Amino acid sequence: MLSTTYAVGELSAINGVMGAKAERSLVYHVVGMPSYQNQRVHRKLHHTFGDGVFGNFVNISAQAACCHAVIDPDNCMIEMERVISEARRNNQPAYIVVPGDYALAPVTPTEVRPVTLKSNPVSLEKAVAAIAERVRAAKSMVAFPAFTLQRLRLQKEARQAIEALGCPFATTTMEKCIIDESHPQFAGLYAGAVSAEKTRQIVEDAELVLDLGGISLNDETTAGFSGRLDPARFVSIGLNDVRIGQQVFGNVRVADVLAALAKFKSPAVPYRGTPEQAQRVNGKAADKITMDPLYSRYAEFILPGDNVVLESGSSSLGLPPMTLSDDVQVHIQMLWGSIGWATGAAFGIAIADPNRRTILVTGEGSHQLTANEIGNMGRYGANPIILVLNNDGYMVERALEPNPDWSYNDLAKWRYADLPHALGCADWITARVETIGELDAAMKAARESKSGAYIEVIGGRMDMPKALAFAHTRIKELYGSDAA
Ligand SMILES: Cc1ncc(C[n+]2csc(CCOP(=O)(O)OP(=O)(O)O)c2C)c(N)n1
Ligand SMILES: [Mg+2]
Repeated sequence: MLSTTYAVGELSAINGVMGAKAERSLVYHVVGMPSYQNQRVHRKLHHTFGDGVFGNFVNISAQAACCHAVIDPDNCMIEMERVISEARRNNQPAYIVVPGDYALAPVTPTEVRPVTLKSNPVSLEKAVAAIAERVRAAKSMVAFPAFTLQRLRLQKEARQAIEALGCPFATTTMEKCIIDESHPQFAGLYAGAVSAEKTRQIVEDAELVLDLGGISLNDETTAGFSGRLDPARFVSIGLNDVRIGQQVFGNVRVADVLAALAKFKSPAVPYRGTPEQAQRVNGKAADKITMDPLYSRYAEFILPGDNVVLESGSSSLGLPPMTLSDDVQVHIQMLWGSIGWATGAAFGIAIADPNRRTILVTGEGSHQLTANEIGNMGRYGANPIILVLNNDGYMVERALEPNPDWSYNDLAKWRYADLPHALGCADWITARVETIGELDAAMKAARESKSGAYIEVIGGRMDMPKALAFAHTRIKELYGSDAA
């Protein structure tokens, strides 16, 4: 539930709400608008253009949602049932606006029945039969459990379906750790040409690619479209339909399809394999901090029961190739990719899920956009561990431009490690570390502390993870031209 002030508040929030739309998160965005009385007589009011028009921002916010309603006492019951079921069906935001004078007005009683999101049984049966036929005919198959299943909390159901099918499964970065990476059917992280070779073969040579929930093969998840995945081989199970080539089965829910697949009796011997692990690099205590030992350490540091929030930039490229412990939940905004997201998200996740430790991994440039949320973390007693890589600017951007020294990739030089105390987190552990030894000591103290912890990690200005170095060679594919 998100509640913002008319116009000025909702417009500030809209980037985040659009992110939720892109990444399929359900948000009810509720806004109180000027009273019906004032609207009717076109009063000149603050938070408007002074033109007596009140729908300008409704149109804008509605674009960030999958459905919206302007509520009045007469339509309230019908409209609320509609937007709630539509938002749940799509798992995307709903935008609801209520004129101030109606907020406490009694609603007009109306006969409505809550919508249940059931599959059409005939369509479901046909879809499952068509999938089964393709599965039986395929000599090789790989499954991709999609990020949407994490949003719908269907990870267990996805795992059961994959176990019944017996095939290997891979994930893109958007699904990092959606099923434990120690699972014997896990074939590794697929990221186009930067995948481990064995993972790439399993995925790209599979006769059938079973997309469970609608994966997003975008420029970011495929290292600049560097993969070779033939769409004709896909069986795509979306949230509300199944698509096999030109055949579409509408009005079926992914949960029902997963439940049907979990009953599948595969004649084949289940796949068993261990994906190649990204090499762990140790480094010496006195060494300056470089990317290989840094992400190796982060991978060791992350424990079962942690929630890990990864910011766009070197964090979302550096950590995912490392194998992580079981029972780790990774949160990442790979498709929308609005920097600053992760610091705010870490606050929300830490509050929503206080029984797990929240670990934020962010670059300092992204962090500058939303660092004020640290104050809220302290205010509400959250105890995250925040790992901020300070590499003197927007390194990702430097890496993807012909001239790494453009001044717009430079930043104000904050004293990051001082932020928690300045923002009211008096009992937090803070450190600024330049060597591997200092990093190790700070991480140990962070893990042991009951309060929040904040570590500023000093990195090299152009020291980048491997996937970024590769992206640097694919500027044309990423941007559609030679010019970056
Ligand atoms: C709101 C927004 N503005 C700009 C961008 C483009 N962008 C992507 S990554 C990035 C820089 C990230 O820098 P930092 O957080 O310091 O990470 P680094 O790569 O340096 O480790 C920028 C500007 C974006 N994704 N979102
Ligand atoms: Mg940076």
